[in-house]
Amino acid sequence: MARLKDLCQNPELFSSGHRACAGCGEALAVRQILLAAPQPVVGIMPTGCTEIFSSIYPHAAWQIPMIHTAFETAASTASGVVAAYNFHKRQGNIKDDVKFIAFAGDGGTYDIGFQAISGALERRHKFLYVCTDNEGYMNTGIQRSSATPYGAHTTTSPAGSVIPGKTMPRKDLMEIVIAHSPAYAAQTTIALWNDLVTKVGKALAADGPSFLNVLVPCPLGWQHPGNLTIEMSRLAADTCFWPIYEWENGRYKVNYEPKEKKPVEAFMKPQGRFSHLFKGDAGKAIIDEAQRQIDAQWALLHKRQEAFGAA
Ligand SMILES: Cc1ncc(C[n+]2csc(CCOP(=O)(O)OP(=O)(O)O)c2C)c(N)n1
Repeated sequence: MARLKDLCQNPELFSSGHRACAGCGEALAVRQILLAAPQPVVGIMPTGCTEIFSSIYPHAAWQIPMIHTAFETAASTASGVVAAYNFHKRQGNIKDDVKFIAFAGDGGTYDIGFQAISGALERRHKFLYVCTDNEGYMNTGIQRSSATPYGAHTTTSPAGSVIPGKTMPRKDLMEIVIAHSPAYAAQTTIALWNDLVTKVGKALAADGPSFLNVLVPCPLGWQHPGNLTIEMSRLAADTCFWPIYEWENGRYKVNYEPKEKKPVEAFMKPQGRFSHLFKGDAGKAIIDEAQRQIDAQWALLHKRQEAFGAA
């Protein structure tokens, strides 16, 4: 269990003055992760909001070495850098125990960088891949990704007379990652900072590839006031819209059981991307279906925990 008092003693490696929107969840995730990561760390980052707001030439918010790479290549770049590091370590050219973290959005992870992640996991390169999941291609104008939830309005799943927002459920990326038997995989979100920093520690200590899927509310794309970012993150966990769990050595563990599992409306209602669902009966049916999907996933996760959990 991490203590805020201790974390605050660590150097800020993601400095203030970057150009993220007010209330950006992605910036908070990067800051929390770098506060928790044992140094030295080398970062790898494809394009996406984080790259845009943190590294506009000639400024950079990163106080660690950071490699900027093409959209689909975070995991393949990390693989190459880790292989080069291992070679130089064996040659005795590098003495430090360096950690490597790739940061990419859900577009860069669930969709366009997907093949590279699968390859890196299968080859077992030792690095941490962090997906900062804001459930859409936010940097280029709020297009839907395969992480966008059912019923959400985006500019490429526009709610109107033809479709009521996105008509497909989110891709279950965690299960796909777990199918590769990584050294560690976990899902978390920024409101549960203690859970997040604990998982960063475990992921970086793991002997092989590790993966963190971090839900990061986006005031612009989700259309909620910036001061509600942490509240949205907490509601995602409390409604079980975003289950907080980990997978390690073949075992599932649910790390956060809400005292009272809230209905998904509590998460959806404050967000403009779901506002069309709160007008009329058609919207009610979609909310009910979203709730059904959440309940089914939550029950399945508990079954997996029972079947493949700690004794
Ligand atoms: C091969 C390629 N296709 C498309 C783009 C344009 N592009 C840059 S960032 C981006 C969206 C990034 O979305 P995501 O990875 O979810 O990160 P976010 O901006 O939401 O943080 C797109 C489509 C690109 N740079 N390269």
